[in-house]
Amino acid sequence: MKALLIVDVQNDFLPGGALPVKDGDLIIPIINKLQKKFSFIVATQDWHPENHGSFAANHGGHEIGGFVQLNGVKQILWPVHCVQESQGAEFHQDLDKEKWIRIFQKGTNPLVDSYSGFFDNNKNGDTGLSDFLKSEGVRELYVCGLAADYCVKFTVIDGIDEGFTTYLITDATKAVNLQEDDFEKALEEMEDHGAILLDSSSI
Ligand code: VGL
Ligand code: ZN
Repeated sequence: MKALLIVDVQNDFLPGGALPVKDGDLIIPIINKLQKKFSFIVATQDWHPENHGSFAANHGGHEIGGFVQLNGVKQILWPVHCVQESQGAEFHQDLDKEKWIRIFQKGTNPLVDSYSGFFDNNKNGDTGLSDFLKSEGVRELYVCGLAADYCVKFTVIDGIDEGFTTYLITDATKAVNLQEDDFEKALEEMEDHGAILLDSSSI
């Protein structure tokens, strides 16, 4: 069975949010249209406590975009975003949610970031997504959402490593693009890892 996995389409990652992805809102109608083609849909939600170690504000003197060592792992510093229970952590109001079977929250441990919807960046924490999909008989994963160069990329890579045939829907994702070519690089990395890239029109 195939599943649609919608990654982090939350207010803070959309124009006007704390960590906005340029034109991120343009993928919402595409994702809503895609949802009509799937009976099995799950979503991920970046869901940080206020004291999360990925926030520059929690490392006095360090700037956004700078790096720290977080629990022995190199961590890029982000603006405060997707704080639990905040409006910025909510899914965009125009995104259809009626058919979602389950939401998997990530980034809840203040000591480690979690880009992938499956595991924390140090691979210790497990959201339960993989076991859930497997127990429901899912074999093919179609991934879309934000951001292509972070959470989408790491979700796709873990999906492949977990044994799912993993598709990236290239017109239903956008990159936050800290560097100008991050989108192209992310696509290449995913493809090199075994992802199948396709356009929503071919689904
Ligand atoms: C994300 C940076 C920090 C994402 C989440 O959803 O791509 N990026 N937290
Ligand atoms: Zn985050």
